[in-house]
Amino acid sequence: MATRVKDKKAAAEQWRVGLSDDQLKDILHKLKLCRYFDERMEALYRQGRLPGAIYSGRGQEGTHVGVVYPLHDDDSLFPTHRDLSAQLTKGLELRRVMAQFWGRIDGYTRGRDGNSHIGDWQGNRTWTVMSHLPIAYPVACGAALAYKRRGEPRVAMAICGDGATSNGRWHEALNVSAIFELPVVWVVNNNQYAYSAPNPLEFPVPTIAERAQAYRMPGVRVDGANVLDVYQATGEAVDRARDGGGPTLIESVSLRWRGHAGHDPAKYVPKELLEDYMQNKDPVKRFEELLRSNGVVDDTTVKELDERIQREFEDGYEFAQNSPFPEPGDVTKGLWVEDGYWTSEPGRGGGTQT
Ligand SMILES: Cc1ncc(C[n+]2csc(CCOP(=O)(O)OP(=O)(O)O)c2C)c(N)n1
Repeated sequence: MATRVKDKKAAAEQWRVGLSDDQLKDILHKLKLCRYFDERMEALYRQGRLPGAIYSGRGQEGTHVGVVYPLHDDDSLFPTHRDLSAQLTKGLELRRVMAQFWGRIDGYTRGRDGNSHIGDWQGNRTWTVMSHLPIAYPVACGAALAYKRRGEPRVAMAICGDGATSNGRWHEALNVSAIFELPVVWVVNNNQYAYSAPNPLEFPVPTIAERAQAYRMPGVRVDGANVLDVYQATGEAVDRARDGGGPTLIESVSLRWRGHAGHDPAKYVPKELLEDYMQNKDPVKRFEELLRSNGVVDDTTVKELDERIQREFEDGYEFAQNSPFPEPGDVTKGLWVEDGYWTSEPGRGGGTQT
């Protein structure tokens, strides 16, 4: 009898896929922070108060947070231009990200780049975003090969969009990783469009996940609107890679609410499709409702969380505005590794501390 009661309780708790209340609340914090950051940065951009470009990931937070959450601190992330939410989940500091956007010395590139080309390899193992799609894939292959050869129990994860899977480098990376059974997880963040080209014009098969068969690795397709599904599928892939089982391809499907960048109104996405996703498949709203219905959060805790996120953003904004611009004379610093420019802490007042 006691076992039956226990079994019933375990079954009722299955929805939480082994995560504690604190972890579930942490995931909600990350999802909401990413959404809030995306919305506020867009507003600042449209007001002409944020220079440069913005690459929204709105509507894709379930993928970004869900794939990164199973990684350990020492595992590495090789993101693409769209993945700021994934990078924040891996541990990039919001205030330094914001200093980056305003071209300040405390940004991750010390004022050399104005937006998404960010990474913090020494700090939290996020490789700097590179423009050439999907160049992060072969680099992740190299990292995974190094982990394997050194016998380190570490995993590399690379992310790219659906459009990038048409590039030869994507196929080379999958092929090599399968031949050498590398500890790597390949993530495709499928928003159903590569700029304006819909999936059926990008590849002849119905799904990206099934392409994994050609490389004899598991291919898993998950609903990007359900962060716990993404987390669970990716968690299994990460464990498999760490245990020597080789690579997995994860295809997480969602629909981005915004176009390629701030300048793109994305008129090519049918209105009804977009409305359906915004109303019925919002990963942030869905997860909040799940936690509410299971009594993990309530009105008070959600209000406190929203206020905390607002404070975090304001703090980041202040920090960025107060951070100095780099000294123009420092532009040649860091060209050679020997000068220690990138390994030192950002120097206040022009990067003089090298
Ligand atoms: C090799 C290469 N070709 C073209 C581009 C220009 N480009 C930047 S983003 C982008 C769209 C990529 O679509 P997708 O891979 O689906 O990612 P999404 O932007 O939708 O997240 C293109 C064509 C590039 N950066 N690199």
